[in-house]
Amino acid sequence: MKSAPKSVRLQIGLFGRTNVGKSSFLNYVLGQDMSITSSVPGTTTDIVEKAMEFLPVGPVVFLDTAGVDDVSVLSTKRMEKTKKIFDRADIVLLIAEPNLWGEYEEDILLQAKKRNAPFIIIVNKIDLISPEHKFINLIKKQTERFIFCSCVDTANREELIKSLKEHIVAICPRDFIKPASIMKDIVPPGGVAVLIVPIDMEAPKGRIILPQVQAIRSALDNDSSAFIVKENGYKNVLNKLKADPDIVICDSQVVKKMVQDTPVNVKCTTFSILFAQNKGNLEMATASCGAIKNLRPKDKVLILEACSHHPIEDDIGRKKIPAWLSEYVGGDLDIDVYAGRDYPEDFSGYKLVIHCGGCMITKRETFFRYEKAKNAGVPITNYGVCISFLAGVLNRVLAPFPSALAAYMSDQCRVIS
Ligand SMILES: Nc1nc2c(ncn2[C@@H]2O[C@H](COP(=O)(O)OP(=O)(O)OP(=O)(O)O)[C@@H](O)[C@H]2O)c(=O)[nH]1
Ligand SMILES: [Mg+2]
Repeated sequence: MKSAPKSVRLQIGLFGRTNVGKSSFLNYVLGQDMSITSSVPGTTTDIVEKAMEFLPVGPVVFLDTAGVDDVSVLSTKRMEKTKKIFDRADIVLLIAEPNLWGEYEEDILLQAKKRNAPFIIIVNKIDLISPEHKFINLIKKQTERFIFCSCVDTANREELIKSLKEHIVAICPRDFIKPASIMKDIVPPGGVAVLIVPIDMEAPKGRIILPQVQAIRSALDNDSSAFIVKENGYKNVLNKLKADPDIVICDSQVVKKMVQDTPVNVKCTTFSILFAQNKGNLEMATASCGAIKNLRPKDKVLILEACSHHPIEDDIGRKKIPAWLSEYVGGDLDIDVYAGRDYPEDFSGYKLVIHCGGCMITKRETFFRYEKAKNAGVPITNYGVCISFLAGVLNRVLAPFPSALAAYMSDQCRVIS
């Protein structure tokens, strides 16, 4: 893979009223016509995404949205999409016109502040409208991070981009500049990790999936090594190694077999658990396992899958997990499955949410999905934790992460009492 996956890119959202020049600003920065522009308000309807290397910031995705004051027939649907971009944006660019400041601009800043997203104000169209003193002072009061510009000003384009980059670098989340190492705490420098990677129908053609690639890269970054093996070759690799590996990591779907084949003194986990730990939601996912125990036939369960791959016959989210859950519960559940960036506005009414590992979405976006469940009072877990729980091996695969294991144990005690 030559280009960075979207899930590790800095997400920069462009927000503002219709017709202020959000799409023009994006095109101006990119130096190409990416997003359609016109003098008709409401030109951008769906989210326009543009990934690029924005050096020295690094890999970014610009997200152009529909105007927040859109009043067309489809405005509600558009606003829902824009709202989701607020959950996704690591940085908010508020595009405004000179001397026009009101409830829409205030609300964009409020949405950014509510989510702890840093923002930059771009005052566009200064070739057409001259900003009044009062307006300039108002902008300065909001933030020191602002730019006054015009998208028809080709002479100053380089200067403007430089200043935009400086602002972005200054407010960029630490996580983006120095991401937490995935393998750091579980395999020491010089150590050995064994990665069990099933090559099944769901494996992409000629490649392996993103979490596996990222785990290999992280092992190398930590000066450790990784042995990659399919589940049927695992025992052979263990026999060939002169010493026990420091960690064994497998795909959740083969977790039961992996645990059976792993000596009790060897630490083991799943990719799903490792990445939930890295994304910061493992404790919440394990503390929700009691909700699986409490499920009864016909209960409503929401399954959320962040990527929108075409489901195969034996799909994990649509077929396997529902079947394993029904078997455990002793009857069919009422399961809704949502894929991609689409999910219900309201989570209440569900007894449990089960999210995929979220390797295709950012930490921030995953966080807000977990928050949504939390705010609705609905327990949320993930595919890998749920599968390991149903396989009866969750304590074992949580052992490398003591606080998540403790969260799981205390939840189980609560369920028993
Ligand atoms: N003179 C001038 N015209 C601009 C400038 N920026 C945008 N425009 C024009 O303003 C109109 C609206 O621009 P868009 O980029 O489509 O605005 P938008 O905010 O994306 O609008 P929606 O997609 O409808 O929400 C277009 O006709 C642009 O050519 C600018 O800095 N100066
Ligand atoms: Mg537009």
